Amino acid sequence: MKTVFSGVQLSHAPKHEISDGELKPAVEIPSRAEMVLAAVKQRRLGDIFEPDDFGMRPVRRVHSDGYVDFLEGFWEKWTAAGRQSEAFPFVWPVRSLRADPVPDHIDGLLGRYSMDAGTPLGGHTFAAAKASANTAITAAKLVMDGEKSAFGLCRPPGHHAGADFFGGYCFFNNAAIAAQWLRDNGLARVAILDVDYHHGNGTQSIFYGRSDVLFLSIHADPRQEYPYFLGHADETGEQAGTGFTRNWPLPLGTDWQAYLPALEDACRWLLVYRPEVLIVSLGLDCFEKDPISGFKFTSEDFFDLGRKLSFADIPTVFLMEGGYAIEALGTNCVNVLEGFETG
Ligand code: OKP
Ligand code: ZN
Repeated sequence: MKTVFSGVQLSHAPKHEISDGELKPAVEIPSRAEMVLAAVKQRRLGDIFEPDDFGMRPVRRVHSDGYVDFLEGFWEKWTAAGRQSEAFPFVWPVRSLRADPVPDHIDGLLGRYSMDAGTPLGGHTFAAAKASANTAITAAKLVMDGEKSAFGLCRPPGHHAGADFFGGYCFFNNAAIAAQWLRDNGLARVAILDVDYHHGNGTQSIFYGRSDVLFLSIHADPRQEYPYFLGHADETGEQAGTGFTRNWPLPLGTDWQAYLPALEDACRWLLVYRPEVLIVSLGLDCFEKDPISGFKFTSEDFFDLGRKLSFADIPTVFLMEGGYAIEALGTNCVNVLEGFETG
């Protein structure tokens, strides 16, 4: 399987995150991608390619102009306001407050275009997020051009980012951008299966009213886990998209055996929908030793996950999302990809 990766993605290097009422060491850090890249090389998964530059058009097909312009101009505004460290939002236009007009002040903009205070922004965040989106599109293009599968080693991740907000360590929604790019380049039906431990709220929200992109997500129950406010089983789409979103919230402590029925259910929906391409939002944070998650996958189980996904026999783009057990991340990720290839 071919891998796509850009070193520019390493330039987003947050130091801290707000978590558990403290400023803690960031977990979504460059070494995550480095560990996966090392495993891809060491286990000879296949050749590694730099992404092509698709420009900002495919990004703007998914994200609002206001949001893209905000991210692009953020560091200039931030430093012009006299700040030098990484940024966190702290005020949001919740119920009874107005999202429009969009504020001028950078602190207002940070709140208007975000969903949480756990996602640091720095001087290289925009460049890294752009490279991550290009990585996703390049992997999608490989599959559209005839590869049976491809791996986009994306970082920062994307699935929490909505049309006009960042959060959950995500800035541009790589999977959504790749799916939209495939649609814009002639494919009629694309499916996204999100196996990250956390619900892919951004991806779901982007396609909630549409039937041309099926969104399936298996994740920790939002009653107990981030992102808390989306990912329940009764969310199945709206209007033209009714029935084209499916969620499998599972309890904390779920192991591979308990996960399997949900995955098999999701695979049945894939077979019914018959997408021309499947995009897998590949989080590795269902791992038992993940520092911020509560499922119980072993490293071996990730082989079985890849194997299961291959049964659908659909051209498949894997895009990396979360996974924070740094030491095991490369092993777990390549286990999925090898499991898929060996079927
Ligand atoms: C991103 B992805 C833990 C704070 C967790 C957000 C988690 C984002 C996960 N104390 N904050 O889906 O892996
Ligand atoms: Zn996650």
